[in-house]
Amino acid sequence: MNTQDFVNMEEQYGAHIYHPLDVVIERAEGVWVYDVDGKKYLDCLSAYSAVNQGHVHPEILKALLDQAKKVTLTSRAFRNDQLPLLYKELSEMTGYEMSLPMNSGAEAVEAAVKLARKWAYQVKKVPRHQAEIIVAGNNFHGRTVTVISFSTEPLYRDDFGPFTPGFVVVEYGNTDAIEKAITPNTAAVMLEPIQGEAGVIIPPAGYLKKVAEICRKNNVLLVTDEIQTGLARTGKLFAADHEDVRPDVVIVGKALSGGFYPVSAVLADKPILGLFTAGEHGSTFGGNPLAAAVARAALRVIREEKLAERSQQLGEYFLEQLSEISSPHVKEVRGKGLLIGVELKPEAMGARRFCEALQMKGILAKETHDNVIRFAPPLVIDKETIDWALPSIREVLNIK
Ligand code: IF1
Repeated sequence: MNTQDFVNMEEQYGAHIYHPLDVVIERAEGVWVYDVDGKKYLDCLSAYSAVNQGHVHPEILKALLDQAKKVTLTSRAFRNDQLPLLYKELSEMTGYEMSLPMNSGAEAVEAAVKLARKWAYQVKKVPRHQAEIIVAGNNFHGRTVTVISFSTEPLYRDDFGPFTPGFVVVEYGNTDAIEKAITPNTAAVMLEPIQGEAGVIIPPAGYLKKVAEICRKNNVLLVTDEIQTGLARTGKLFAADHEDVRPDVVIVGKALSGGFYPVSAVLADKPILGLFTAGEHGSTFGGNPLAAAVARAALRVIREEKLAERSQQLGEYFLEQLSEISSPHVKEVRGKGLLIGVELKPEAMGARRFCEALQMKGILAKETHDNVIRFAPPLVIDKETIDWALPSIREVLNIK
């Protein structure tokens, strides 16, 4: 079967929840992916930052295979020999005393919402079921009904109501808006340190630091969603580290798996995560030994290969080179580490056609929010590969 055969089959039998590029990938390694017609592409999306370590990283693959031959799922009715080690290694690496393992990012976000609410009722003494969580416009935190309840994107919300109450939406980047939105019932402020889906929106310098101060002053938890920005993507372990901010709760996912197996987690200290008692939350696969073994290896690779430093250095280089490209279509180039967005002018008629032109040149990138091309390659990319890609990117940014 060739590309078109696979495309036709997918269109016939699959729910059409995506509009993917017509590239059918059958193999991947490091920063490269290969399609069924034998073509090779540079992956500039990294599965939305779930493959920071590069595709099929041998060390994570070995951990997956070794564990899969032993035991994969015990349920949490019993214990296993991988989860305690993941807990300890996550704590040592991130500085948080405890963690709660889940599977998808949205599940971890849901767990964090429940945790913030529980903290509000048990610690802040907010009247039960009146807790409010402040979120930012243009946020993206997942696709469950509660999470889209606080989305501002009609595409993600329409036809999926009724919605979960208890969320207050304010303008991203505006600390006054947060201060004004806080009430005695506010449990938490939940933010992406950089808004990925919104188009790599970087808030004003000092924003997160000021939000943290406002939260502290008002006895409100600061919850950061680092599912996309975390685990070295922006040049630090967490994007919040760029402002020396230590949130009360941090949500991780994606690259915690190295792209091998869904695993996410909520990180916090004991006074917060210690509030959950047996039976209050759970998940069939949450904390399974296979996920734990994979996550341990994924974290080890991030440490041993110094992926945060790599992302910082190569991201600065990539951003500088992209910024020097003269193009009639580019409005702004912005980014942090290897999370970069090239925003196009409205008259460029959308980013999709540029992504399709990049595909023809062996580069896979994804448009986000219509007019931004996101460049987020695996953090194992090297300068030579960036230099290989730049002439093609320059050409594509100058198509008519
Ligand atoms: C899709 C977007 C990116 C996330 C942040 C939580 C989640 C995500 C900051 C939920 C997931 C993915 C989901 C995927 C496409 C992709 C995406 F375009 F949707 F928004 F990356 F920007 N917080 N993002 O980015 O994690 O439940 O998916 O594991 O839904 O189309 P998940």
